[in-house]
Amino acid sequence: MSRFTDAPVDFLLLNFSNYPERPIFPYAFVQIGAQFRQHGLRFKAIDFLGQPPAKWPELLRDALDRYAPRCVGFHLRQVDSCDFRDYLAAARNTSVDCAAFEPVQWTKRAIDLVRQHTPRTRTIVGGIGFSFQPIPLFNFLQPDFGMAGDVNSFAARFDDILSGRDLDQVPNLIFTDHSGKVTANPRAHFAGPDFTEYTPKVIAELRAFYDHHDDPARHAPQVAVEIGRGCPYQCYFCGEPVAKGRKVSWRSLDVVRAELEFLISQGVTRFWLVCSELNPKGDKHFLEVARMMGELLSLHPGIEWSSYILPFIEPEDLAYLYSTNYRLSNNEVLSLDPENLHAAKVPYTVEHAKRFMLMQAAQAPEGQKKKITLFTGNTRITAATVKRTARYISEYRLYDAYDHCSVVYGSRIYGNEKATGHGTGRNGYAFRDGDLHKAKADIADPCLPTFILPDTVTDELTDLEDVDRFYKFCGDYLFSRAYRHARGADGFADWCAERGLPAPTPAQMARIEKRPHAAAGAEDAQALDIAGSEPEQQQICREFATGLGLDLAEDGALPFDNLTLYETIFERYPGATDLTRILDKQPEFSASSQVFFNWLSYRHGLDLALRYKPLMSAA
Ligand code: B12
Ligand code: SF4
Repeated sequence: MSRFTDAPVDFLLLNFSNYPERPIFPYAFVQIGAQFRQHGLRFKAIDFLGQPPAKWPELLRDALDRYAPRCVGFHLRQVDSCDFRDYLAAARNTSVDCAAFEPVQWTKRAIDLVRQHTPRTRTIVGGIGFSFQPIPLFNFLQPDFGMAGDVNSFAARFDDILSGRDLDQVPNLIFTDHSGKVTANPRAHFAGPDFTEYTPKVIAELRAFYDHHDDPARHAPQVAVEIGRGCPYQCYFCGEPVAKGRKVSWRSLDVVRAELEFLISQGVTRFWLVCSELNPKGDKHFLEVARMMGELLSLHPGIEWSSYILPFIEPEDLAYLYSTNYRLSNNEVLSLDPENLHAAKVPYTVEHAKRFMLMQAAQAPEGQKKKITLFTGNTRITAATVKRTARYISEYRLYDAYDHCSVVYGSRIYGNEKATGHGTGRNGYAFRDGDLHKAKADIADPCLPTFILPDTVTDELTDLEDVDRFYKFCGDYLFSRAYRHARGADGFADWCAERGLPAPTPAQMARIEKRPHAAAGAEDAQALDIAGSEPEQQQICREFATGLGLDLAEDGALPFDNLTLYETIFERYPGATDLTRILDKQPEFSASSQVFFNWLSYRHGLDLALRYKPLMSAA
């Protein structure tokens, strides 16, 4: 076969790890390309997102013939979706996208294909997904080289590496030595580039990528620009300090500004300013960044930006960020349990988290649904975490600040948790052959999405579906006001029928339906929805409230939130595990009171609370 080498390059970089659920033009293409240009080396990058595996041999053959690279690199940005809930959904067959996303296996297959076609071409793997667990991945993928961490030393020593010279002198390099032993050189972390990285050619490639994989009419591409590297903390679930270093180094803002101005001149309007966190504690650099973005905004109205932020930020600083068209993006607050935050080694306190959540709700753009995500299913929770979190949320009326709360559970593990002192937990699960299987957390297979779930929850519930329902319950009924939308009047009759409870009469249904609190989006969360203004209703309220031992307000309203309702019921009926047990103890209830009790139980999730009582009882 004739070799068609119209555009030979030194280094060809391929990506088989783009997550189809959220396609992005890999910033590594930009950064690595820029490093190679600095060293006068020719570079080409190709993303295989959306290419069917059956076409890979032909596409790879074409690329290798066309670019005749001296070395082929593989960018492993992430090893999977890293979210347990995706794999539970995939196991239920409700989502196939993440089940079909196998970047590690795909990269392995691509390395083998490259080797088959051009056996003498060297291969190397790198990327943050690789850098979290480099040795197991190196052993599995078997490239010629691996690079754990920044690319700098690879680009700087490219010729030496390809000719096998002084390999042990190249920071971050992993290779197999003459005796067949895998050697990982000491790690070094490099500051971000002191030169601009984007060129018109790169922007054309970026545009072509988004034109093909996204709908640019829906939203303009969000373009990554690095502002800093490294994180001084060590949250148990995060590998960034290992991959990017524990020392924070900020890239010169003059360079960043030049980069942004160039991108704006090319029509880019949305930016992701890349760093581990925008505001590592004690460092007010982010205000400089915001000032720069504010100045750019005044010159170029309409631009906007995002960057990850930690919850310790002053309200006025957050307001300032928002004034520069900052779009909030944060890694979820874990919980509002001091013990949990400490055990998980996150750098913020409950006070920070609480204040941040309040600010986030207050400053969220007008007219948008207020949503929050909490990581209260982290594996460092104790039996008391959910209750403590719910207690704070109730105390500060945070539940009323959010229309929706999604609770993340399970931690992606990488097999080195024991070694790093992070502990393992008993409940490991790996996704294999379309299903979740029990897995040992300390010997995680680097190729399989592997997670551990919190012992306190899994021990109590055992069934994964129930774990999922439990966290949905927390999000809907304890941490937000989503319950108001979750259980509307229309589902009430069916709910009663499923439980063999007396059906509401049409007159009772009509009353429930016309009650103002039943309306979606009702604002008064203090009063439980069962309260009402009509004398007859108040009479019913009083009757069952007295029966249940609930304190009523002057106007007949029940002036507290779901948590307080549950606690009151738990205390009064310590043995009750379902609603019938409570009703049995209320023989004096009128039929109407029974229906209202059922409505209250349905609407406010009392049936669920009783089911999950053991998980909410610890102080
Ligand atoms: C910003 C960000 C996002 C933004 C991206 C916005 C944008 N327009 O680019 C958003 C929010 C969209 C996002 C989405 C996702 N992200 Co993200 N993201 C990040 C973050 C903070 C920065 C990413 C980045 O651009 N870094 C800069 C690049 C250039 O760094 P790099 O890839 O490491 O590359 C350097 C070196 O590794 C090396 N290198 C890279 N490749 C290669 C190859 C070779 C051969 C060599 C020699 C060297 C080399 O050179 C580069 C320069 O030094 C990182 C954490 C971090 N600090 O990096 C998480 C991170 C990468 N994301 C992560 C995840 C899980 C995701 C999602 C899968 C989440 C999800 N379920 O949707 C998606 C995937 C999106 C996709 N299609 O790929 C995880 C990956 C964890 C893992 N072990 O796999 C990380 C590490 C966060 C974390 N702490 O867990 N993300
Ligand atoms: S502060 Fe952020 S980047 Fe740093 S270790 Fe924790 S989660 Fe990771």
